[in-house]
Amino acid sequence: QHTTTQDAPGYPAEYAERYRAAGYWRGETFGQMLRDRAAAHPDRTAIVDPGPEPGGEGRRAWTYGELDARADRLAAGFLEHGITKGDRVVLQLPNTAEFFEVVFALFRIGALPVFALPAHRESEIRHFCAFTEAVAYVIPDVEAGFDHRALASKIRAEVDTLRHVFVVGDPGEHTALRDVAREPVEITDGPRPDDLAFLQLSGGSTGVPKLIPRTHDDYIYSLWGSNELCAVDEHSVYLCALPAAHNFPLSSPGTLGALYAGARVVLAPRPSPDVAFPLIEREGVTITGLVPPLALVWTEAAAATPHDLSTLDVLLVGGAKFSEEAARRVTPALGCRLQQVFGMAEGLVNYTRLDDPYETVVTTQGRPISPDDEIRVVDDEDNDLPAGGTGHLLTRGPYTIRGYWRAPEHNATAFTADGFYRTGDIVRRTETGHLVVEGRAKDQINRGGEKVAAEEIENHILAHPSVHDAAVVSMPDDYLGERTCAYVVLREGADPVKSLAIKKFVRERGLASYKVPDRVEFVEEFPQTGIGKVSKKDLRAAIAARLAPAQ
Ligand code: J2J
Repeated sequence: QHTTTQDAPGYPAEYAERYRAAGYWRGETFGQMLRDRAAAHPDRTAIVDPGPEPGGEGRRAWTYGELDARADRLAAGFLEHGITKGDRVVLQLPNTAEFFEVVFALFRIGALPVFALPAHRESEIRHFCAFTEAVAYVIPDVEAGFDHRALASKIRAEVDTLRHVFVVGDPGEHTALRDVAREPVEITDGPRPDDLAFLQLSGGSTGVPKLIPRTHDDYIYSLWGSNELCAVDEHSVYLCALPAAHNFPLSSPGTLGALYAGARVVLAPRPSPDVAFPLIEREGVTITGLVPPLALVWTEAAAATPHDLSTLDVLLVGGAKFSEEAARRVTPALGCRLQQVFGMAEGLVNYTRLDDPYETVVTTQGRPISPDDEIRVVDDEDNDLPAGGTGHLLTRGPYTIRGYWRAPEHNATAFTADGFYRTGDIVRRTETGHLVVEGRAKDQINRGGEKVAAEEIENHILAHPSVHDAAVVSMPDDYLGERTCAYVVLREGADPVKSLAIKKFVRERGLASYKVPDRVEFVEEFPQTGIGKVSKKDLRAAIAARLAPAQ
């Protein structure tokens, strides 16, 4: 059976057969996985949610049995609300126990969570709801000072497929999630292992974020494959410090990997040391994952902390390039092992191995999970480079998508004809097969792990009446690695505009705040390449030179 659906190209039959025969695809679904764990060890703790102010009141711990039962009851309630297999549900929850209750309820039905991030705002949410024709949107009431209910009301008025808004907390004019649960019902037509499980978000380089269709089979492989390489087993305690919906803390090995292993997940409401360190001590955390800027903050804070971090065994760092210098500080400061991870929501995940030589761990971004992850390093014309050459990373394998969801035109260029995904990353492969990330070809800014698609921001700036043209590029930053700089050409005769006004304009269009340009530079015209395109390379060089300390 070819798993192609009308919405996304699936794995060709010969590959699906191969991945099954090799034992990568185990024929499991997430719904059944939780059922099995709950049957095997109902009383073991699955999720610890310390509440918004850890250490205070409000710690909740759900066992596997409870999580399973809650997922059943919520699934029954969702079904009663008319949510069925294949429906899309935009999910925007912070790191709370309800995140998992909702996700597993949807998995059981076969409805597809769309993993929005807490930072997303009107522009992104409208797109996710409208583009996926979502039937429901799940939100917290007020989070980080932002009232999600008001946004939901607005989106609901605009998107007619959106029939339900479920709120964790005070529902306002919407439906309280706590009122949805019903007596469990038997679900006979749940999803199959090769069906889609959810839509993950692409970091993207185009005008709007692309959606990534992942199947139960392929994603579950990435989980147990990660568990083996990160030594996650039933004794592990995984701290989810990054936003739970992001692919890294979800799957590398992440919360879902931990649940697959029968381990314990501890949710951190914020990733800062003042919240995370006491949690590590109190809950006996053994493993967690961080983006490079946070890893640096943790290593700096560790020296002065009164908290005992001795249970922490492995710190995964990825999402953006971790400099060798910073990597060398991790073990001395935190007393744990470092594991670099270079992954992507589209699939391929690379890890340094826990038994790799230390030099490999601090100087490379790891090697693929699977023996069947195919790696090509090519030049601009797709010719394979000789061993050790630096070029574009292309990949194909048992958990890498063959195309984005409902994006045939984009897929034609984002994938090769024979199904390799063009990652947009520039890498070099060492003799041991480890990858070193050397740069990026895609038009994206990696703001300390948060991805900003240049074109998306340019489109928003171009909507400003005084703006003639805009080009967004990265600029170097000590803390985040990169920040965004927007170069702007004003219209002839337009009133002068200040940087702040451009930033405010973008913010008011309802964008996640990490996408608001960090800096705006006004110029008369853009430098051009030989064929008359905007030379972003020259713009990047110009802003880098400007920021460099005077010699
Ligand atoms: C350099 N660049 C990196 C690294 C990701 C695990 C870890 C990370 C992600 C992730 C993920 C990098 N060094 N160590 O999904 O499961 C950049 C690359 C890559 C892009 C993917 C996971 N780790 N990157 O970051 O989908 O440019 O996934 O193509 O958000 O992040 O971004 P994203």
